[in-house]
Amino acid sequence: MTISQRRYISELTKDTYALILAGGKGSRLHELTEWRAKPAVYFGGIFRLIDFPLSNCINSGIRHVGIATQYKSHSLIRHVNRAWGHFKKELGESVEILPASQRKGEDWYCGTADAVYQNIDIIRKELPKYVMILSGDHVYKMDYGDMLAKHVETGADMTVCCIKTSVEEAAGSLGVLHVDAQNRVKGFQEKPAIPTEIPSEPGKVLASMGNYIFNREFLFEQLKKDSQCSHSGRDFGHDIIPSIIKDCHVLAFPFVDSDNKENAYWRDVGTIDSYWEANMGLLAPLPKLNMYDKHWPIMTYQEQLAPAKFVFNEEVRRGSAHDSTVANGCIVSGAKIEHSLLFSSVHVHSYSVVRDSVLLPNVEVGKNCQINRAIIDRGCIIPDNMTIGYNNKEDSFNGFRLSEKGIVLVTQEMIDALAVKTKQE
Ligand code: ADQ
Ligand code: ADP
Repeated sequence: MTISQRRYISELTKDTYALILAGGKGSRLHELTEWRAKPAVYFGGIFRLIDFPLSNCINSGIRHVGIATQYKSHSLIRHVNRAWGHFKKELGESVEILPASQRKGEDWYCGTADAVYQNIDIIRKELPKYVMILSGDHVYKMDYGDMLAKHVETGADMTVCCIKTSVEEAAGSLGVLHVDAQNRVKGFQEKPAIPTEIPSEPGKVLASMGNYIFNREFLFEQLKKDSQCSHSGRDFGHDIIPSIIKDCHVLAFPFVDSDNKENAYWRDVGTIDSYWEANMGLLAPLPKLNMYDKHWPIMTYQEQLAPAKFVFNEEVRRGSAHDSTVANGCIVSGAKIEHSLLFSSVHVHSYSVVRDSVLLPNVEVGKNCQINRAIIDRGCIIPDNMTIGYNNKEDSFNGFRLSEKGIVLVTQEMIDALAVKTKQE
């Protein structure tokens, strides 16, 4: 890329307001989203999901960002304030939380399009030429500047970011696009049961990532029209996109790796299994998602804590971790951690073994526990001698949640309920 092109892109990013949609329920993550919104779910040893789109905005040069929140937003708001609250309006940058507050009538945010519609006046005040709508709960590193440049160069009214994926992955869960040779969108199905394949690539579909760029006034016109339509669900995927593809210029922007033109890394960690798999993927010797990339840092909030400590116990000859990430504040004493992620302030006691698992902050694993293929929720205290993830029947009997692929999710409520049950027996 030439210097002038780069400058051209930085002009565009400066003229862009990004609105991150962070109000969804994320119910397929079960207890992980019982108390927190999906964008606030922990990921990758120190992050929350929302850190990914937010870091992408800042790294791309988009410095005006709004975050629309609704369900269970307490932990999300607290995290955003701590991690992203230092951006200063005076310096031409802002990360602002926009909670649903019945700003257009009696209703809370009724859908993704309504979440934007209720904030039109706030966006307008920033006077952006372009508005970028982003999902708050996907894991990927993307330079939004490339997409913006394509949007402007082609004179599109709206651009949809997309990725090639399998029919199985898209069926019932992703929006599917049909495009012409110029990547102009000619058809769109929102989460079809049987998606239409790419004609030249059987088994593959072009799926929407739920990230869009709009020219500002075009967006406002569509939202206004949609708000007057009595049968609309106020949703970008169901209502807005299908209503404009015939008469307007809607462009598809494939998100590919600039080196090999293959699909770039993108994960929608919507289920217990995909959440566990995406976390485990980070433990590969060379993971597809590089969290150590100084040129595209993922920023977050981390408490000031003492460094992780490993205490070798002579008796059991244990006290180490391998193929694992261990955050600050952790103490692994006389225990073995294999291929696992330990978030901050996790304490694992002697004789225990943790394998292929994700332990969220402040978990305490007692003595002589065996944990395998599990996700242990924040603050969980696992009593001594407990075995998790080795016997499906036993895990179900203990009241733990088992995923389709046999991953075990454990929360403190489940441990408390088990203690009551054991006492009664
Ligand atoms: P989904 O992700 O299933 O599909 P949705 O549940 O509407 O769509 O969530 C999109 C984003 O908006 C999420 O970040 C969510 O948190 C947020 N959101 C949902 N309801 C909200 C509300 N009332 N207020 C504020 N925020 C809200 C979308 C597209 C598909 C595409 C997938 C990719 O519709 O076409 O394939 O994203 O994951
Ligand atoms: P175990 O892990 O064997 O069940 P402990 O919980 O007492 O036993 O921890 C064992 C070791 O972990 C201690 O001997 C100490 O080295 C280290 N440790 C525990 N707590 C702390 C702490 N607050 N600061 C530093 N080291 C600690």
